[in-house]
Amino acid sequence: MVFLTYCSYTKSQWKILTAIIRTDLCHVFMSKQKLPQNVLITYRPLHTTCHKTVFSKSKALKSSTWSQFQTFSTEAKTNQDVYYLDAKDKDIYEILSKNMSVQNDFLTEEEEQSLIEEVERSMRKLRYESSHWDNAIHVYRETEKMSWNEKNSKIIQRVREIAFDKTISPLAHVHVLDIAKDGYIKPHVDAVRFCGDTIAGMCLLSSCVMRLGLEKDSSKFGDIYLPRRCLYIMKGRARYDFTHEVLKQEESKFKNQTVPRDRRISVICRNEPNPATRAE
Ligand SMILES: O=C(O)CCC(=O)C(=O)O
Repeated sequence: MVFLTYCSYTKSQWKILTAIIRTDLCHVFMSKQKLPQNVLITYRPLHTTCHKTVFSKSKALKSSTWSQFQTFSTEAKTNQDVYYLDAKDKDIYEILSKNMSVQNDFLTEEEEQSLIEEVERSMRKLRYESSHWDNAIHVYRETEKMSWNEKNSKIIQRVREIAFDKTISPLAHVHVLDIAKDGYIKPHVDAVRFCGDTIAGMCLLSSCVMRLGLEKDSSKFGDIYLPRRCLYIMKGRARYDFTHEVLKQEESKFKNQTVPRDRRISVICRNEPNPATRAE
């Protein structure tokens, strides 16, 4: 199953659609060379909760329509050029390209602003701490939010629908982490007791580089470019076998290019732990 974001520049209100394409032909879409036949598309307009389904034949969709789809797959990618991933080791590249996905411009500027306003209200009394209780996070403040205004609830719902397997419930609280410009997150693996196999984070205010290092051999790692307003989904082996960290300002480089760091807020949805791992 492939998730796509369709951007329409027409005057219609359907500005951004999240589409779920049920087909194995994802690489055909990506290369845009040939239109797939008989594709079942379920899509949801941004500001509604209802899904619509269309069954299309290739002739019904012009190639220009398909070219407006930005691919976003939560499944294995066969394509060797995953633009947001940089890993020298071939096996690491393979694992991370299958288990870590990034959707650029998941949020519109307006949605980003709406989330910022609400989380800032929730954190207004919190001061930046220099170090986290387990020493993983530096110069930060954080909170957990259960309730959101109507507009932001829809965004959270959109993340949960895209990121989580329907059989596992999302955690009711959403983690909001605000790190200052000189803040950073050291390598760690999220506790398996408290959250499940998928971590989905929206990045507000600043782009950054997230490094995923093999827990058993930290010399093997991959860097992930997380642009402002993106959504990342870390799951399976990327979540369990790799540490993740957010690089500090001085080290914030992706493919040798500096990624300027500023204050960054992440809004992170997680799912329930698997009962088998909860017991560990
Ligand atoms: O800020 C992020 O996107 C990741 C946060 C993180 O590493 C954590 O909360 O465990």
